[in-house]
Amino acid sequence: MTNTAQATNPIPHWQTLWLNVNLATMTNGGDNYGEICDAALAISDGKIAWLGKQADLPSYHKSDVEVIDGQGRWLTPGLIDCHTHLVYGGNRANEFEMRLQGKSYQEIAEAGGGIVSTVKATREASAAELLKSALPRLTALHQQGVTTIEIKSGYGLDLDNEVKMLTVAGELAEQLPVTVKRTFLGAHALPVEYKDNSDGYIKLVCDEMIPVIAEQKLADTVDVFCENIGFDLAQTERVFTAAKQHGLAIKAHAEQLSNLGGTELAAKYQALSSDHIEFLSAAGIKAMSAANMTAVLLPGAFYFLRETQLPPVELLRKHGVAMAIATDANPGSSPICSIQLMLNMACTLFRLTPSEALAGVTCNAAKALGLSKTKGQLSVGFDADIALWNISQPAELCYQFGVNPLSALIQNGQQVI
Ligand code: DI6
Ligand code: FE
Repeated sequence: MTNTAQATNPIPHWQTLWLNVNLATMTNGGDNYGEICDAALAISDGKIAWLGKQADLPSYHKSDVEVIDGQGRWLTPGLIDCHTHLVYGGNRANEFEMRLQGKSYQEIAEAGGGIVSTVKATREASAAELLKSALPRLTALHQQGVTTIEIKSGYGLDLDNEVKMLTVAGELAEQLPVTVKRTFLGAHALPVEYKDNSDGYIKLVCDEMIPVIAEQKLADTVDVFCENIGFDLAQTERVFTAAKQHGLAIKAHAEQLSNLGGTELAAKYQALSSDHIEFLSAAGIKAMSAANMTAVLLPGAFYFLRETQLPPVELLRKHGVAMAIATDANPGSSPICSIQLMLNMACTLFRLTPSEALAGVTCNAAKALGLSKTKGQLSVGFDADIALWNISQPAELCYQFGVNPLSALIQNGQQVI
């Protein structure tokens, strides 16, 4: 090699080199998993430094690199759970029993149960108690390959308790090697002290909570439950406006139980995503497509509420709307902390292909969080958040449920499992 060639193309120093692996890179929107078989992948400074066919491996400094034989296993991006309510007090097993006796989720909410009962338990819990109860839930997700999670507030519904929830969500990232992205969901339900004064509560959210959350950098995104049992379009718009004024991104819980048009409104405000969307109309889908929003599908809530209205997957596909999949882990509508079960349910309940389902918890989940330039793909320069799976083809991640095929997990280039 000439000196000039060396100067323009120096021999790289890598920290870790995986040999004898197959890659589901999840590039190009995850089409056919972005598969590269008989591959190698190198990590340097917490980033992916090289990947490709092992036969094309360039020369590298052999002295300081840890070489790992992947034994023909599969590497995927670390999984991303892009919609959770992981921090909360108490649980709602009693309401589960009520629903089994015939009461609906809406009826329970209207009778003062539902989200409001979790608000009471969350307000009563100390930060330490909230942390202690959320930790096993995060551990369960982490052990299934999750390296990034979004956690929403929304069970405090006053400034102090919303701040408490978001602070706990931040502390979880110090307890486990998981990246936590925080979303402020003050407009989740009406707290009892604002009964019959929902506009007054929205004023509190916009004028007092959002400025503090933004100033203290407790969240970078604002979410609203736009629904008959949540907040109407005018109220949702006020929250979006306040969020934008404070430089925060937005997303919406919309079209979960009825079609209010929250998704079109979210599109008007360049939201990152609209989530649930079982009742989304064709106009809503076109608006999402035009605004390059991500559709976050939540099969756990669909299953647990025994919903029968399917999200409009075929139309979302037709309009090229990226689909993400998440647990929605929460005490009322999806008390489920298994991203692997979501992969299975996305296919069995929503008829996604396994490749689409895996895209839903990698590249498209990153897009739903505004992280698509750094996470959710195996690509050079991306964060080295990587899962190693003991499988012989990627569809196994969706097909079998209950046996955990994770054999290693890397976050920021460090092996953490
Ligand atoms: N939709 C949901 O599925 C969760 N929040 C929301 O707006 C449910 C939250 C709960 O029931 O506690
Ligand atoms: Fe939710």
